[in-house]
Amino acid sequence: MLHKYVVIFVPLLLLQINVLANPQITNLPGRNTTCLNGCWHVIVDPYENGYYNYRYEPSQNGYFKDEKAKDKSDLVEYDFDRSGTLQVPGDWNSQRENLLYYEGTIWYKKSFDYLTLGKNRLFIHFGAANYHAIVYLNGTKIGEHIGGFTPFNFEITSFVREKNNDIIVKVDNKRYREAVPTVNTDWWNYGGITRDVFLVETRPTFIRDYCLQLKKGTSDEFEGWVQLDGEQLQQTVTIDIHALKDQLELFTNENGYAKIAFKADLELWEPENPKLHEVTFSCLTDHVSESMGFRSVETHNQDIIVNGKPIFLRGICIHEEAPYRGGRAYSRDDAIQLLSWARELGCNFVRLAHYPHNEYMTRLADEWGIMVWSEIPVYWTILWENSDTYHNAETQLVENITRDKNRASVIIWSVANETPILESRTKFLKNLITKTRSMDSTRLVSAALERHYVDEYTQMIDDPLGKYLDVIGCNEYIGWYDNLPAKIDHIKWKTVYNKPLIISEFGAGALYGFHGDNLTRWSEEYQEYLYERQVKMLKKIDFLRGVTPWILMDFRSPRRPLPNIQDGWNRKGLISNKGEKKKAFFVLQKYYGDIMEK
Ligand code: GCB
Repeated sequence: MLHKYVVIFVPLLLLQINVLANPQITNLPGRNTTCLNGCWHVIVDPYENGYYNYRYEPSQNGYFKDEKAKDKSDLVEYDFDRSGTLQVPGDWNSQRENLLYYEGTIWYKKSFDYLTLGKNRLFIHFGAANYHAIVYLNGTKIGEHIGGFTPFNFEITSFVREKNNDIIVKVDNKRYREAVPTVNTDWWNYGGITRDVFLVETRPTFIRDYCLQLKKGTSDEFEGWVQLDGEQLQQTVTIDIHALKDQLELFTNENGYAKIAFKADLELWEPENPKLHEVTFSCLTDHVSESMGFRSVETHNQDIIVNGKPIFLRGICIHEEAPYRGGRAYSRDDAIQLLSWARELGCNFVRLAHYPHNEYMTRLADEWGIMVWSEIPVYWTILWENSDTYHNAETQLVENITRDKNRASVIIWSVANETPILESRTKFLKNLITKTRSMDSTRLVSAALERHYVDEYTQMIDDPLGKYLDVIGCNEYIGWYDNLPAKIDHIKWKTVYNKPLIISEFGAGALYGFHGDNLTRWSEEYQEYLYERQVKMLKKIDFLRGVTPWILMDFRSPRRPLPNIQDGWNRKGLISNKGEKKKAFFVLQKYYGDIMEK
């Protein structure tokens, strides 16, 4: 009994702690920040010796105390400053060969001075750390966060000193059955502080967050809200959209909140003309600016409609994996490389699988007019009946929407990928959908579902979750996991939903440079042939409104051990991890080129 209690208790504790993070400060590029990226000292701690004592109780005197031996007799068994370093941002697995498979704790330390805070406030902001981060400043715990792909920040105003501050972060990427994602995925569990770290200095009362977008179904009615943080919560807030003559004034309530609603004729954001407007929010004590685009998106029967025009989403799936260098992608340069390839393919849409990608991606997508499907790692079979698992998933969803709600490029929030048809799953996802809509009434909601055969050649889409979605996503691997490519020619598609369909995955593995005939697994020719058959089939699905094949580039996965072919990589990329284009790339490029010409 006791054993069972312990096993259940520890993970539950881990899952409930997100509440300790302060509300997210958004639009970091628009703030007064100091970057803490670079070399951080690290201690690899597989037994969590720096956290637990020998009775396996949290220690009062762990590594976060950053002790130094004071004299020659003193016993201190660690020393950050004499330990090695890792680059932040960056996963640890790809930085040291002996950490490639490491799953556990690594302690990070960075020192900094902060001389001129005055009456202002200071926060530490992490773009992401996978998976569980506990943050200490000068020996005091300031907060913790669960979830590997969303930002979090803590206020450190009352802990920071002018000189010699030490930030210590315990990052643990162990997998848990009850976590999100769960233990079983088809991607590498890259650990570490994987995104930028910034100090954010704000005025005592500042504009923490805001939302501004077109009201659903309109092209000139704007709505949103603004949220102040601090003591002077009731203030006049001015919104200045530089393209408009008049400014808008609002008055925030006792909670620092005000709703926005106004009419204006503004040039819209369109994929072919991604117009961004400079918008400034100001109040007596603060101001913040951001480039924002405005567009409408809705569905009508089986159509997806952007700014009043039906569109077809020419997409591709992307993992957050760095081209050439390998490991997690984390920079604007990485985003430029990945989205340049998508553009070269002829894409106007990307599916950022299977978790929120770094913010450079969605910001660049805004600039380049690439529409985005944004997803949380509710992947395969998580624990549908566990309320902490639900809380964890919902928190990641909220953090993702909070970060990216002002990105015009994001048109779809996806709540899940390839989940089993169970009552408990449908209830879980329905709750996530309700939460999504309560935070954002304008974007479309989707999920990547599965399909099944109703006879030898007929594919049916009837997952009960479809009822709650705006757009049906469907993954299929006909010709790869399901028969050989020749079968694709005979397939017919049916749906019970009068809604648009996106084929959110199809694909085949191919090793770049490996050749054979079109029935030779792993050859470029097999993959090319499968893409040709798939394209032919897709053209015949009359309710199809978008495609995101699997996947832009090969990516690391421990599920893929086949020697000399996979060697730890999922080879379904159209481009190898070294940037070499496989033959199928050009099949998809031609398909998209033909659609554009029509
Ligand atoms: C899928 C998953 C994706 C996998 C892919 C594959 O259905 O959604 O995460 O990587 O298949 O390659 O098998």
